[in-house]
Amino acid sequence: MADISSLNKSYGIEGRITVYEGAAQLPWIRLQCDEALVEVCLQGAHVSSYRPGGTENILWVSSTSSYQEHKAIRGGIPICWPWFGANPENSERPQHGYARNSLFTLTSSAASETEVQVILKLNPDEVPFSEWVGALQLEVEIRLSDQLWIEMRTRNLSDRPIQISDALHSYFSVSDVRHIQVPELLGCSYLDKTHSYQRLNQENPFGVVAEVDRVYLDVEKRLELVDSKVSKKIRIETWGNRNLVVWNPWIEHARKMDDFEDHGYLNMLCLEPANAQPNSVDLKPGTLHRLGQCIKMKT
Ligand code: TA6
Repeated sequence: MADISSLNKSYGIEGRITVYEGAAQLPWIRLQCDEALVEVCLQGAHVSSYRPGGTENILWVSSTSSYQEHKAIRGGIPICWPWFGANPENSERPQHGYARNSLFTLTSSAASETEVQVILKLNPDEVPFSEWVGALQLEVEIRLSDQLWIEMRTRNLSDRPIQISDALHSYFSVSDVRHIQVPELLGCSYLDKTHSYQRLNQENPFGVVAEVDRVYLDVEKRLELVDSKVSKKIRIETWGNRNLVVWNPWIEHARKMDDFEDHGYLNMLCLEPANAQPNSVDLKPGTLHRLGQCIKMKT
């Protein structure tokens, strides 16, 4: 396990970037920029909180989430990689890949007056599945300023083409999911997982009144999550994604997940920039694929 004090010596920056032992005795990083705060677990390079004003977390985390080695936190921004959803070749493999359950290495930190930045890397040789050993390099860069910027970069280190799918599985906190809007979804087509991935069109304004599990196919790269009940707007800018996955488990599925508080579905919505099957990414040898998002509270 990483040595916290040596990580702080190498990468800590007083009052800006702090490495500490957090939940599950895992190494965590706290980023501070003015009053904004972000917490990242080195397991999964997992952003668990983003507090633009230093208090309210605009990301949702289940109060019954487990915090343990090799299990992703239920909430925040889990990284799905090098596959999204079920593994296309082997359904025994963990859903959403192995990056979110793996320990990343902190490799770089920097702070300016207006921004702090860290880079975390997944060791390409410490991989639970032999065919992936040494094949792909995953690097995650996180920047905090008056917004949260996060980019995952995949490089194909091998001499063969490799297909991946990926997502930033972002859980946003909302006052009541039945009263939110995502205006940019209107008119988009999507694959509806709750109806055997049938292709449908968003003919009316998007709303949540039951389970939603959709892969939107042609969404704009600038979105807004509008929580009009509390006059909150979150602007989300994405890149490197051909899909936006939208998920709310609703009551039945929420109840079935032991790390998802029973009524938590009312206070969350996942908006996930992704490249989900069938929009996987074909990486030629030596090439780089970037997937990212920038989240900003609109005041
Ligand atoms: O992103 C939507 C989804 O693929 C849903 O189908 C649901 O499985 C969700 O991810 C959560 O997956 P997880 O493995 O984190 O429980």
